[in-house]
Amino acid sequence: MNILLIKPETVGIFSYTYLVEHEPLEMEYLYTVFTAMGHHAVIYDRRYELTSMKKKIREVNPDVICVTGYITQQKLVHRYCDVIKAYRSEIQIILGGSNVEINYENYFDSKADYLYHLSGLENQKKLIRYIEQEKNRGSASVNGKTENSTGNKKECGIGNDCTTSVGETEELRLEDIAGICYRKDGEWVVNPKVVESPADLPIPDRTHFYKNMKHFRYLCFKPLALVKNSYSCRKKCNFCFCTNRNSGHYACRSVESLVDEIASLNVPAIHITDDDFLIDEDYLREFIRLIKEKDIHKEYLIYGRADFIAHHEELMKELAGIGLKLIMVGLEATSEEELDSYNKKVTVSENEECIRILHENDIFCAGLFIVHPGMTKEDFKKLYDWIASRDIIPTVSVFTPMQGSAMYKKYEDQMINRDVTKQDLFHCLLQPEHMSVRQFTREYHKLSLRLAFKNRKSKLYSKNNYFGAMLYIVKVLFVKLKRQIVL
Ligand code: B12
Ligand code: SF4
Repeated sequence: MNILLIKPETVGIFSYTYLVEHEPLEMEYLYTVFTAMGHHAVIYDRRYELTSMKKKIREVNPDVICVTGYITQQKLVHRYCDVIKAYRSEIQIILGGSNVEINYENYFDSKADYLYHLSGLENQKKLIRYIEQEKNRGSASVNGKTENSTGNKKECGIGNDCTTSVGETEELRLEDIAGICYRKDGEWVVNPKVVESPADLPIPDRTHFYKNMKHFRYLCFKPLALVKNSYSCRKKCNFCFCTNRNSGHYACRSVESLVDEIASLNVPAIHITDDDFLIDEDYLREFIRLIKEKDIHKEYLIYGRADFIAHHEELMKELAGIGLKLIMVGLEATSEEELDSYNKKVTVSENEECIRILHENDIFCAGLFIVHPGMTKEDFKKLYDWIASRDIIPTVSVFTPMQGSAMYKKYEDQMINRDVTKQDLFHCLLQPEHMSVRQFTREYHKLSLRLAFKNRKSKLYSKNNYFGAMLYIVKVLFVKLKRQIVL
């Protein structure tokens, strides 16, 4: 079959900058899996490919379109479905990705045919086989030879040389495919989830990555590759969406396969996307040993927790020695009370210790903070002083009860803005206690701008071309306008 893989354009503030942009790794995974199954897959990354949707569909002539997306792209994805179905209703649309995994009900009113609510891809293979089976039903079947939908003759059946493996010739039924939603008699059926492991993922084919490498960076780290090594997180911070993925079960790949993938990548910098890479001391020691043994020289960006860093000074030194350059660490707040309210299970002194250790080992501490509706103007000032007097490159988010996090149920009824495009962690969605929404937003912007100004000379921003960045904003505005008219 022909399968089109759509990575939607960025929505919100991130769309106006190219300074942080990652490869469409989820689409590269799907490409790898589908190609291995004998299908013709095409990645269509709308963040930098300006071809219109209809033109792309004409070019690829897809039987199936897979769309990924985050919560902020939910409305956009609905619009894609409308346009695709209006153009060619027989195309089968599958939606997946982090938001669909948890908030699949949000897409019940879309024109999608299937919703895929798992982290792994084993059941996705079955769904594609099911769609192909239905497409082929009734098509020529002579002497055990079936014509597949790409038009290539395929010998199918046990012992024959075809891309379908033993057991895959059995008739598939939708009710037997875990982790999908599909329509039956006009009603959505939700098949149960299964817990999966990223060990089942293939090593992604990076053809698309190498062709488009110039786009992918995290500030001064460029070109940059993404590597996915785990699902979910063992900790349970109550504002966190990620911890609920893979049905709340943490699972990671073997350290050997992680290092082999890193070794195979022809790039200077790697962003390991694990929600918390600093989980297990033995795992990390083996990681360091293998990186040294294979003589790999790259720079690493990871997410990690302050408590682990605070209690593993020696290990952090060794990680810095093999190229660890930046840790995105959720420092969140400056008081025990606030940290406890997030179920963070980290103390202020551990945060302080973490900042010291990272600074002494020349690792950027990309500290993540939260401003919450209980804050006064004075609290905003204090937060600025606290951050500005320490070695941190901060990102401050607004407290967001994101749909799918533990906090959501508690705050759902109090939300003053239900627009999902505003669930980007930069918008005030709850009524502030001591000021108006407008004042809160002003304080928040002031804080973020003051911190950005203070850190403007950081090495992290040294490769930023501000003139180019301004031109990019103009380009984005133009593209947005054009896409309002022709998607
Ligand atoms: C790296 C990252 C980014 C990168 C962009 C990465 C990229 N390539 O687009 C940057 C830094 C730019 C970014 C920005 C944002 N991000 Co972000 N990001 C991540 C992070 C840390 C890792 C994502 C990742 O590993 N991708 C790699 C791929 C391979 O993994 P995956 O997406 O999980 O895909 C797997 C499956 O879901 C499946 N799959 C994926 N898509 C599809 C589609 C189909 C059809 C099928 C069948 C399967 C399938 O295949 C993969 C196989 O395992 C996640 C955290 C997390 N744990 O997911 C947050 C996360 C995805 N981001 C999030 C958010 C909110 C944002 C922002 C909106 C706001 C913000 N302040 O960060 C912006 C918006 C950007 C936009 N595109 O509009 C949320 C999304 C929540 C939600 N409900 O959707 C997450 C979960 C973090 C969080 N805060 O909770 N992000
Ligand atoms: S915030 Fe970080 S440590 Fe806490 S549950 Fe989420 S991923 Fe884990």
